[in-house]
Formats: sequence, structure tokens, C-alpha cells
Amino acid sequence: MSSVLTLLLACQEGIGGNNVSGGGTSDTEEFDEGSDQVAPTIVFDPFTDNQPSGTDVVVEAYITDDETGVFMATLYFRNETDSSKDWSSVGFAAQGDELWQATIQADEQHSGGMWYYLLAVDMAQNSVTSPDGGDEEPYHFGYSD
Ligand SMILES: [Ca+2]
Repeated sequence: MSSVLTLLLACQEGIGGNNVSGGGTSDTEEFDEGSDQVAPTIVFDPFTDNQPSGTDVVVEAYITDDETGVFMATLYFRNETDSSKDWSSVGFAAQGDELWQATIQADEQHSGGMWYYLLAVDMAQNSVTSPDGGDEEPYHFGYSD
């Protein structure tokens, strides 16, 4: 690759100062498509209390995105006794007014607690997790008896 590049550069220099690289205005469209470089924002208060055993657990977060908007948001969860790194996931559904909601069904519970984290992606494929550590440092809640 680099040798080809070097060749091209050498050729341009060889032409002797003809400015071939100017006039890049035709790239405007491409630039606009990639102009959103800022990931969405997730505002979420992690559970501080245990959740009732045998019930659906509803996770709510405020998710926003400048420029292109939120493309999707996903809740990842894993039983605390599950030693594998396999996360289950469920999509967040937009509730309006920037509120998004996802539910961990009661029958997903196979232990006394759950690891979980949130992922949001915008239309330009910028992504963010809550917490920042994502699957490495997930949130946790316990189930009460
Ligand atoms: Ca964005």
C-alpha cells in the first residue's frame, strides 16, 4: 500500500506543480453524512433497591441525540450466576418525550440478581453505553425474595 502511495506522490511531483488535488468541493455530500460524530446521551438512574422476584423489571432511561437522532437502544442483561459472557438483550421502545423503556421479563430471572447495561446508537452509528464501562462494568440489581 505505502509503496503505491509513494509512487502516486512521486508522479504528482513529477508532473511539476500542476495542482491536481484542488477542487474538492464535490465531496460535500459525503462530508455531511459523516458530520455527526457525537454519540447519544443516556440519562439513567440505576436501581438502588431490589426488584420483586418473579415480576417483570422495567428499565426506563432518557436517551437523546444531537444531529441525526437515536437509531436504536438496547438493554443487555445477564443473570449474576451466569459465568458465561453471553448477554441477553431486549430493545428499548420510545415512549415519547425522550423516554425509552425496556423490560426484563420475569421468566428471564434464574438467580438472585442481574447484571445489566444500556447501549444507544445514533443514525451515524455513534454509540454509547451506560455505564461507560458497558459489559466490563455493568450495573447490578438484586431480586428480593
Ligand atoms: Ca449524534
